[in-house]
Amino acid sequence: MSTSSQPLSLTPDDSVDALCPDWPSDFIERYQAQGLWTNDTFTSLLTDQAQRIGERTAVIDGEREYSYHELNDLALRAAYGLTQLGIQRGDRVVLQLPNRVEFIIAAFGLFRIGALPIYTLPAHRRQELEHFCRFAGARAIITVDQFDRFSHRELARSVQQAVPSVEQLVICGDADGLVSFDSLLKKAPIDEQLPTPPKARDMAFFQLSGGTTGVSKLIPRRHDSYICSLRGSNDVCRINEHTRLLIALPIAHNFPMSSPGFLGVMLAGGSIVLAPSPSADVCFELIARHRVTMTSAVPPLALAWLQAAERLGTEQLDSLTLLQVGGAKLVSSAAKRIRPVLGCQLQQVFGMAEGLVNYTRLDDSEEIITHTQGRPMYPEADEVLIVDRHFKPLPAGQPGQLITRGPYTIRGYFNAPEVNANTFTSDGFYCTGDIAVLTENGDIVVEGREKDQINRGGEKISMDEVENALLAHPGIYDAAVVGIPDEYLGERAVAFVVPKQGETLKKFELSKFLREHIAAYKVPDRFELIDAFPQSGVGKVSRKVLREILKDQLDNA
Ligand code: AMP
Ligand code: DBH
Repeated sequence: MSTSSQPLSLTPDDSVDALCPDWPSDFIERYQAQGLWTNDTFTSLLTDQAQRIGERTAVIDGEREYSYHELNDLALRAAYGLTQLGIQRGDRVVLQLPNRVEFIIAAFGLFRIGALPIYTLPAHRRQELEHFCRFAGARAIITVDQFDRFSHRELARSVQQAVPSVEQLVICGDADGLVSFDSLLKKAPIDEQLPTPPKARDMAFFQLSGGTTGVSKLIPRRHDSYICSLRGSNDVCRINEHTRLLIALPIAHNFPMSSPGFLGVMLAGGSIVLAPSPSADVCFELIARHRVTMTSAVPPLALAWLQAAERLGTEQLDSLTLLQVGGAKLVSSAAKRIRPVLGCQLQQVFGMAEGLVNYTRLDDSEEIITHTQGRPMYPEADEVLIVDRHFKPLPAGQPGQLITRGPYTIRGYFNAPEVNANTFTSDGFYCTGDIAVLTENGDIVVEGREKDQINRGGEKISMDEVENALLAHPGIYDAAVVGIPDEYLGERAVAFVVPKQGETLKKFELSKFLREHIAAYKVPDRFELIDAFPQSGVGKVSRKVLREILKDQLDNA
């Protein structure tokens, strides 16, 4: 049922370079000549900071505090330890870690070798992890013993059994006989013991897309273009050495990573505070204790903090000057409450792991900040068009699909020619599937979506993927997933399930079944058991039409 091409599995020794679409040479030359792309890499970024401001605090993780010098030293140790495990330049390594310093150490260790992390979320489960490992031919998984009462160590073990490419498992915390992350950090290597450092045009890592056609796609990101997005973000958000950023969202997500995220803050020499949970109780306390100046949230989290402020007060938020909200549309009524209630400025962020990030500016009017999703970080270099069905550009005021091209927006997903042919125009624009309108002032207002995806409070769900996961249940004949409006999350998912003849299905069992295979945020909030799907006069209807009909049924029920 999925329309994506069949995943081809790779071995760890296969090179992925040719499978990561790059910009055409005239664009490469242009972005370099404009100074948008430089020779910097993540490795040079960290070594530069270690030399320049080595003693300053880079990261705070609970009671642990690391200077730039210490972080650089640990990254080099990790690089050496990983090479001793057989990890080499170009190898793919699935990284599944919660908000702890080991995420940063592992990522920078891998960058130093030229190995490519795949940033999965702690919420991902067996089906997702297996897919990423197989599809990219990952040689290793780096994960945590357990998080949120779930054993990631056992998950990694079971994925390794299923996917032959996975030669190594590395565990933060109790390794239970496997390789512990700490054991990799024993030796401080000299330069000759490590491979040559990466170059700016090299691939750096893979981000994940929310996915529309079945599983998440891998987003290939290179040093030069990603660092370009950090620089632009730092300018817009006025990041400097005094910035203290709280990471409350999952650190692997593109937003807290790069908009400007912890990488932007590292580039500016500021400090990062890692929150083990996004809850207001935990985060307000951390903000007070470490004099945090800014943080980022998805809309439901911002709403939860607004509510918590009534209970906890806002004295603890004294140092906080900026709250960024993005990932899904923030309704203007909530946007208007941020400053009066939390006492800090709001910045709306409309971004995507594929590239383009739009920000409201710090000196924009209250009207723009509360009613728009901002404008591109590089107004000159980011090409943004609102187009009709025939890809004809529309004037300001008319809603259409937003398509974009620019120095940090990818030209294609990893190893996905068919999907790329449908998602990128022949001249390289990424078709976001978002319906937006440009104001006369050039600000973007997101109005909706035409892609087959549910945005559940910033967490993207591919209907295809959940339907496929349901179809693996032995008692299910067919399934369709639809998104319905929700006051708190923006949208939530409802699954319509047709049992096989003679089967009796229990809703809670379906939910449990899905949780064993896919991330909990993708599990529908509600299940509706029905005898058959509606048919049209001419026969079977398309999934899209079917979902519309089912949604109408709910609306009219
Ligand atoms: P992904 O491509 O999975 O990284 O998700 C990016 C998508 O999230 C965008 O294409 C939008 O659909 C949605 N999104 C992100 N930020 C916002 C926002 N501030 N308002 C509305 N939608 C957003
Ligand atoms: O939703 C997103 O993917 C997102 C939102 C805000 C993003 O990738 C970003 C900023 O960089």
